[in-house]
Amino acid sequence: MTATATARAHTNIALVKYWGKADTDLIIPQTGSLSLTLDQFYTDTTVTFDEGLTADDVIVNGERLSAQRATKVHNFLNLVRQQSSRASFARVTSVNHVPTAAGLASSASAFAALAGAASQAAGLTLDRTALSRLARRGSGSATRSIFGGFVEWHAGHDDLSSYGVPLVEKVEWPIAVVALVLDPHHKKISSRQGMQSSVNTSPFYPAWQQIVADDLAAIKPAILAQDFTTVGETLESNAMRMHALTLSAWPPYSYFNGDTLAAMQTVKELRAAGVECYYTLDAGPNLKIFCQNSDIAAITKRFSQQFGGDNVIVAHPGPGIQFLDEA
Ligand code: 2P0
Repeated sequence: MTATATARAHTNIALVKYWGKADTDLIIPQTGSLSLTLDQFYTDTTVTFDEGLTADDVIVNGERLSAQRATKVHNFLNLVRQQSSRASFARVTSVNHVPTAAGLASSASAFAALAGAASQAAGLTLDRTALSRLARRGSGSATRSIFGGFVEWHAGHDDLSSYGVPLVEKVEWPIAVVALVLDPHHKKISSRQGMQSSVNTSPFYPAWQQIVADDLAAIKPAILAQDFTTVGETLESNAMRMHALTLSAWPPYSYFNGDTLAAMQTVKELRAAGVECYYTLDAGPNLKIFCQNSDIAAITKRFSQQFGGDNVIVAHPGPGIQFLDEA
């Protein structure tokens, strides 16, 4: 007997970052976080439970993963099997419309899509809160990718209380995120390793917990009021304070490269010239620039001159998880 389902999930960019776990097994974060789901970057995943299989079979972007590289997916499918009556192995076919592991958060869309497709193929009926909790077990940032628009992840304190909640799902605010692909290669220090190192060794970590609480308190009403300046200043300072946790860890590390610093300087120059925009970045060198739609042309022109037009991608607020009919 086979059972199959396909889901599409979009990635998200954190405006207030998740950087550290309180429980590494259940992926309960140390703090809350808040993101914007993006329309340009997404993952389509089909899961088929098949009694004829002798192991889980995982194919990503046309490439079959070795058992070792498929470990996270296999462990995630075990969770779904535990929660359902499905015992057989599964074939997982996933296509990422995201530059993988370049700090454009492919694990967020990947595990959100996998949670949707695997749970539906297994016959589970989960509401979006339960789906968000399930996606969290694959990757923390996937918790937020179940929902569209602006999404808060409530840290909670256990499996039941840690999940995403939409703040503004249908965004009617003319804003955009301009993503710069400054290095499309895999990152050397994974988010998982990096955040754990920050929790364990940065003396600034206690300050970070207070910063996140303050930033969430500032950014939520600013989003609701469409106060662009407050949202922009909050997200830029939050990103830099997260990255201060990497520089202050031991051994220290950084996700920045030379182009990252040059692009930050360009954002400052654009602002000085009256083009109001703000940057953020995750566990990779690629800057994402938060701006108003009316400034997209000026911003893309400037960065296309600096890094080439192919490396400048304009994204807008995107939707939550979708279940796709079989072709
Ligand atoms: C975020 N990042 O809030 C933060 C900001 C990167 C920088 O969530 O270990 O791949 O799978 O829970 O979700 C990336 O970390 O880490 C991330 P795990 P994840 O988007």
